[in-house]
Formats: sequence, C-alpha cells, structure tokens
Amino acid sequence: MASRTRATILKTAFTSHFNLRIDSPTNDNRGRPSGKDFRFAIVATRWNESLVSRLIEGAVEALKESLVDAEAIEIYRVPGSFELPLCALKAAASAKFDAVICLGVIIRGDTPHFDYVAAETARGITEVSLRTGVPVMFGVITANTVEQADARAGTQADNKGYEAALAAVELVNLYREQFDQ
Ligand code: DLZ
Repeated sequence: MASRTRATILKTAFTSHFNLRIDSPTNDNRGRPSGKDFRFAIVATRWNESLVSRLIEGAVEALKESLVDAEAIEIYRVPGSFELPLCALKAAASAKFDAVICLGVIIRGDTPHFDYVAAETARGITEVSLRTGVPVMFGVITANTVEQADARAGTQADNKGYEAALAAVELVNLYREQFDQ
C-alpha cells in the first residue's frame, strides 16, 4: 500500500515536472521554464565582494538565459549576510517581484561568529518566504575555507548564484501554473 502510494506520488510528480519543463508554452528553446514577464530581485552582500560579484554575474546570466528582461531585474546590496533577510522581506512585501534571490558568502573564521550568521541568515530567508508567499532563494555559500567558497562561485552549475536563479525561474512558473499565483 505504502509503495503503491509512493509510486502514485512519483508518477504525479514526474507528470507535472514533465508538463512544466517540456510542454509548457512558457518554455524557451533550451527546454527550461521561461522567466519572461516575471520580475526578480537580487539581494546581495558586500562582504566577500570578489566572490559575491561572481554570484551576481551567475544569477544575472541564468535569468537572461531564461529570457528575463534586463529591466525586470533589480539588484540591492546589503552589508553582510545577516542583513539579507530584512532586505529580502522588503523586496518580497513590495509586490514588485515574483521571486527574490539572496546571494552571499559566509566563510568560517576562528570564532563561533560563522555559526550565528549562517544560521540566522538561513532561518531569516526561510521565514521571509513563508511569511510573504514569495519564493526567496538561498544563494548563500557557507564554506569552511575561501577555496571551498571559490569553487562554488565558478561558472554555470558550479555557481550558486546561477543555480539559485534557475531555481527561482522554475518556482515562479510552478506557482503560476499550478496555483495561479
Ligand atoms: C561580521 C561578519 C563576519 C565575521 N563574516 C561574514 C561573512 O563571512 N560573510 C558575510 O556575509 N558577513 C559576515 N559578517 C558580517 C555580518 O553578516 C553582518 O553584516 C554584521 O555582523 C553586521 O550586522
């Protein structure tokens, strides 16, 4: 019984995934959901600027590949990751955006500071999404070393900003098509 239920859920999930990504009229020619006519806010930190700037580039690249107009992307900068949730909340509550993409890099230091900043950033971003109903993406690298962070700020699939932006485009399509939002 349990396995039959699981099979049904898997089949349903596969069917809607298939419809969304391949058959949907909003698909672009790369076989991905299209971001056309959606609006996105990018909220990014100034801490670890050299890495975060690469996450912003990755996110913008993914949005453009998804046919998002350049004017439909707004970028807001905050000091550090701890400040991401409040700015994300303001962007999400403004009703100007279909999704918010948070970008930052938190690198472990010698003190427990990393744990407080990383935990509160993740918790805050989740809370913004649940409170507003707007998808808020966690494009924040949490790494033990600069080398680890560097490897996650590479190109395309190796870039957390690119990955977060693709997830945002997928979600806005899902919610519009399945829940009319
Ligand atoms: C203070 C601090 C430290 C030590 N490390 C980071 C980090 O690795 N990544 C990051 O995004 N921000 C860091 N910050 C700054 C905090 O996020 C925050 O901006 C300050 O504590 C001020 O509230």
